[in-house]
Amino acid sequence: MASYKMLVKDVIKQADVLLEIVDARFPQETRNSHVESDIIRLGKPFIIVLNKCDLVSRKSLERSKSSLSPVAPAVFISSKDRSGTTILRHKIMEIAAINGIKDRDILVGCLGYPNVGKSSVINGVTGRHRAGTSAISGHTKGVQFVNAGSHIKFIDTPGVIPFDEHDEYMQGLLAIKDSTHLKDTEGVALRIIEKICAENKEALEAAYNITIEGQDSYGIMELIGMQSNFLKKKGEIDEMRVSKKIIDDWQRGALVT
Ligand SMILES: Nc1nc2c(ncn2[C@@H]2O[C@H](COP(=O)(O)OP(=O)(O)OP(=O)(O)O)[C@@H](O)[C@H]2O)c(=O)[nH]1
Ligand SMILES: [Mg+2]
Repeated sequence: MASYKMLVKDVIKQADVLLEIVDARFPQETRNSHVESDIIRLGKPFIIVLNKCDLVSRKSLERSKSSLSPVAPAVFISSKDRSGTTILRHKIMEIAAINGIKDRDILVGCLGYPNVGKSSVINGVTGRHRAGTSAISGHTKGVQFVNAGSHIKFIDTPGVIPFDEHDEYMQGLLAIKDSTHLKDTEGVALRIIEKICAENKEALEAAYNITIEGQDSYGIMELIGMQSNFLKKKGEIDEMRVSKKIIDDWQRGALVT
């Protein structure tokens, strides 16, 4: 934890502009107040980058944008579809110019939780696969410098976990642990259901071909179980199997919010 804090401070000190990369499906949960207050304390400009916006409805994106704009400029990008990457590049250059950086490389520090797509965002803006990425979290080891051309140089960082390591919900959401490694598989699946239901119930209905009519999250899990035919011998739903399916679907990006 201590070394994580030092790494973050060091990157903030070195960088001209910081990108706080968050997952567009749950921007508030993947913002980090310690990181943001360090950036503000050290007087550096920052952009909140909502990555994976291909997994989010237009409605949710607009909602996120209005809630984040008082904090910092927010840019939506999908590294996967390469959308928003030019806007991000321009925003970085604009902010650097406002801060008087000219005739030299702009050093851009990327910070964020594991697996949110820090390295992918860098590759998206660079237009090449320069930073290593992986579906398994903890891929980037140590700080790496990536030249993006047009006087932009990125600092890629490992996503070290500053939240409670026992928070299984976050570990499930961020795909830090897959469904076979979570202890409270059902609890995590129920919270994912609650989350999608609160934001985009229709997406859940479409993904599992169900109709939600006021059921609670457990009732919805039962519907999904019945629809998927995940039943035990006596006809009750196989909660573990359904829970694993929901977590797997979330982690592979098959459920939108
Ligand atoms: N759907 C979708 N998936 C993405 C996007 N960006 C990244 N991913 C996926 O998210 C996973 C993590 O991406 P990385 O770029 O390695 O994430 P990271 O934050 O650098 O991860 P660590 O270095 O392990 O902390 C990979 O499976 C990527 O394919 C995106 O815009 N959309
Ligand atoms: Mg990485």
